[in-house]
Amino acid sequence: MQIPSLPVSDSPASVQFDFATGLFTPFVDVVERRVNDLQEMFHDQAAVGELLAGDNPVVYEIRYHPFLTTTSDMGLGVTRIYPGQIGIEYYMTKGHFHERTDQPEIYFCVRGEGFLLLETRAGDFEAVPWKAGTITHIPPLWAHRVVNTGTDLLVFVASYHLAAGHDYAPILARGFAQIVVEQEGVPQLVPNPRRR
Ligand code: M6P
Ligand code: ZN
Repeated sequence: MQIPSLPVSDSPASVQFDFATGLFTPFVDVVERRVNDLQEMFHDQAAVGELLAGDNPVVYEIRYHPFLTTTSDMGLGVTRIYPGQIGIEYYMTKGHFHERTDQPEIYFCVRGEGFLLLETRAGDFEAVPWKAGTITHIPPLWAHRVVNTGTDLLVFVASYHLAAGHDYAPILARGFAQIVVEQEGVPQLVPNPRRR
């Protein structure tokens, strides 16, 4: 998202969110992430290959609205993660650190259930059980990823400074300390095999 090309307004601004669908209007940008955009994140590469040989489904989509004033840059993002698994691992977001080390974020789960995974570069790790109504403050320096363990959409609202930036590289290289998989019919957190 190129901040300089977006409209700037110093007046209050609103969008309208629909709890039933997890959509809001107006939005400025929509990004769709399919299996082929996320393939190296998932543990079961054979299962990834099968999905890519098929219809390469959408895993999640994000609608963004930037609120730019002459002195500030708030971002609103609403992410809808579809229910699904690749092998036994549940659909999830890529996850990222912020490029800026002084930037927090608020995540608000409005629909569905799952986990918010959080990890620092030093290796501190937390998995927060999530359901509709859970609001989590993500402090600076904690990478964040959302996992949908339900049979319905998981929808969450994010509020952050656009200037925070996204650093995906460490997550793509190593993942988080734990992965979320279905075992005996229920979601389980297990050590990430890529960290061994
Ligand atoms: C939220 C915000 C966005 C982020 C999106 C999807 O809306 O944190 O900044 O882009 O979630 O997460 P990711 O970028 O990790 O795929
Ligand atoms: Zn973020």
